[in-house]
Amino acid sequence: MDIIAPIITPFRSGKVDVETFINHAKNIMKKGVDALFVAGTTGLGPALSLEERKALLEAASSVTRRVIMQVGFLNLYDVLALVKYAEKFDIEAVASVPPYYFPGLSQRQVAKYFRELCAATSLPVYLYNYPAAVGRNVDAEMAKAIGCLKGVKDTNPDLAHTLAYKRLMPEIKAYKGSDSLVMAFFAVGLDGVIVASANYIPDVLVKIRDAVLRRDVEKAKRLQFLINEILEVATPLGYNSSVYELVRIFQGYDPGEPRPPIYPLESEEREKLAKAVSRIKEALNKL
Ligand code: FW2
Repeated sequence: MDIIAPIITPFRSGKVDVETFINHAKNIMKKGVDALFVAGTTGLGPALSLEERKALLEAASSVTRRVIMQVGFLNLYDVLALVKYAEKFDIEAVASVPPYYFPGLSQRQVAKYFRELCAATSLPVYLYNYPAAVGRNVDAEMAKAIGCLKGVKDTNPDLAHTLAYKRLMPEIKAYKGSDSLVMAFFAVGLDGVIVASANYIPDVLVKIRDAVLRRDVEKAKRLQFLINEILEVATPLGYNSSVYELVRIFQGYDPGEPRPPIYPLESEEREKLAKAVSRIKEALNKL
């Protein structure tokens, strides 16, 4: 069961800071992250240009071959250009959100999009299903009907929804993306988690996985609850922005800033987060 980081994209004065990205990737992989999900939601993928995503792909590939590259854009031409570029690297897979924003697409058109992606590459193609963000759900039945998907990253609190992919397509990889339920995803034997907290507390996720494998449910639960306490403070401040600050707090370095409209936290918000998290940090260190 893998711990996969939807890695943040560090910006400085509006530009992607590739060096910080590489250093961050190396650090979290040293601490137990198994693979990188690049240009996902936490990586602010939809806010990145084609050229920026190419640079991140190259940077991630210089750190590990275990890269899943999120290639969804609002137009197919950029998608295919990035997929073609990804072919140059020995990476694990490309993933895409379904076509988004436009509510008028038919199921046939959405399926056609994924089939075109599969036809364009010899790399495995994964579905990144995130209905709350994308406004469209590609459930297990539809994913199966598409016929060429090799994996799914399901971001959706409904565990049964994710298990259905595994039931209908036992051969594909199924990952889940909700920080508040990591222990449950390990307990039901999914292929792993792709969660933002892998950016700031990869070691805690490793401990949860170890505890679940040892069947130490109590310990897994105590660790999980501490993550959930972090989420309770961070979410109202803007979780995407807070992740940068949480990296600073837990990993002790400057990970750059997000890109507006994902605004960096303001100083009072940073103080509030740091204060609330210091007690949680102590409790995590004791476990
Ligand atoms: C990503 C993920 C994880 C998210 C989830 C929601 O790309 O950020 O879907 O943690 O914030 O895969």
